[in-house]
Amino acid sequence: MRTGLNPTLQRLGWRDLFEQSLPRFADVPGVLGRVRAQHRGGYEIACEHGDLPAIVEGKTMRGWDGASLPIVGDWVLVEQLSAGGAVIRALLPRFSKLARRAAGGGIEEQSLVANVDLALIVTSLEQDFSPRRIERYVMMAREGGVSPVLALSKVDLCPDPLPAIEQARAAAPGAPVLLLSTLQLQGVDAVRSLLHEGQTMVLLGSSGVGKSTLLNALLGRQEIAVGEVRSDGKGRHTTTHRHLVPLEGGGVLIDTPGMRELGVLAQDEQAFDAFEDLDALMEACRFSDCQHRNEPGCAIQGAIQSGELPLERLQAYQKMKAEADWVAAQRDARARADSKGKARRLSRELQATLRRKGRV
Ligand SMILES: Nc1nc2c(ncn2[C@@H]2O[C@H](COP(=O)(O)OP(=O)(O)OP(=O)(O)O)[C@@H](O)[C@H]2O)c(=O)[nH]1
Ligand SMILES: [Mg+2]
Ligand SMILES: [Zn+2]
Repeated sequence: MRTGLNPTLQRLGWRDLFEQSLPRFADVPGVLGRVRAQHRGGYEIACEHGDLPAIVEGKTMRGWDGASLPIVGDWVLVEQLSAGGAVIRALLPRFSKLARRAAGGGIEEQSLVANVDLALIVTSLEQDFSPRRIERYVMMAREGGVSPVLALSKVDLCPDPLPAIEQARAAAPGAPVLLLSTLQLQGVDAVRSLLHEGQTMVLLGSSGVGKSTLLNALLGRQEIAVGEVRSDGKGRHTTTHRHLVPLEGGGVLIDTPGMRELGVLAQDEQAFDAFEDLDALMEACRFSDCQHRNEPGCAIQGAIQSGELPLERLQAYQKMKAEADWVAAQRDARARADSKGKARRLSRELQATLRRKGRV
C-alpha cells in the first residue's frame, strides 16, 4: 500500500495532495520515500524499510523533467535491489522548491530543498545583522512558494534588540518575527508552534547563527553537530549538507549549511512579492510613469522623507530588479545561441545527408 494512511509516511510529512499524482506512477516498482539527505555518492531515503542509501539513474527515473534531480524534501519511489542498495525510480511533483543562482556569478539554477511550507530565516543579533540579506532570503522563499518567518537569534548577546526588530520588519513586511535565545530555550516553543502536523520547515541563514542548535533543541537531542563561533564572529560551516529530520508529534525540519553567497533567481514575479510595500506606494505616485527620483507627488520619495521607507530598501529593490533583468537577458542570449547552434547543426547534418545521396 502506498497511500498516506501509512504512519511512516505521515511522520515524514506526507500530504493528501501528493495522492493525486500517484496514479501516474502506478506501474513503477518500489515504495514511497522522502529524500533525507544528498551526499556525493547518492541519496538517503526515509521509507518504511528505514533509511536506505540509494542512487538515481536519471534516464530511467519517471517524473524527471531533465533539469532538477531529486533534492532534500522530495518524495520518490525507491526500489530495494536484491543485490543490496536501492534505486530511485520516480520523482513526484513538488508543491514548492527553494532555488538560488549557483555560486560564482553564473546564471545556473541550484535547487536546494523541495516540498517545504515554511522557511525560518535565522539572523544572529550578534554577527553582522543585514536587512539586505534578509530581503534576499525572503525573495527566494516567495519565489519558491514558501512562507518566510524571521528568527533573530542569540538575543542573549544583544542588549537592545529593538532596532534590529524594526529593520527586520521593514525588510520582510508581513512575515512573523521571532526572538530566539536557544541556549536559554527562549523562543523555541514559538518556532515549534508555527509548524503544524504534516508541514515542513527549512532553517536558512548564514553559518554560525545557530540553526543546528535550534534543530537540536526542537528535537530534544543532539542530532546534528554544532560549531564554535570563532572570535572574529564568523561561523565555521559546521553543517556541510542539507538534512531532513521528522519531529516527535508531527512536523518535519530541514537543516541547511550556511550559505556564503545568495544569488536570487527572481525570474518569477512572485519573488518581488517581497517588496509588496513598495508596489503599494508606487501605485500612489501622482504620475503612472513616475521614476521615483524627484517627480512631484512621488509617494516613494514621500515615504523616504517621512522615514516610513528606508532609502536602502528602495536601493535594494532597484538592485534586485537590475539583477533579475541581467539574469533574464543572459538566459535569453543563451537560449538564442542554443537554438542557433541547433539550427546550424541540423542544417550541417542535412547537407551531409544530401551530399551522401549525391544531390548537392
Ligand atoms: N549565545 C548564544 N549562542 C548560541 C545560540 N544559539 C547557538 N549558539 C552558538 O552558536 C554557535 C554556532 O551554532 P550552530 O548551531 O552550529 O550554527 P549553524 O547556524 O548551524 O552554523 P552552520 O552549520 O555552520 O551553518 C554554537 O557555538 C552555538 O552554541 C544562542 O541562542 N545564544
Ligand atoms: Mg549547522
Ligand atoms: Zn514615484
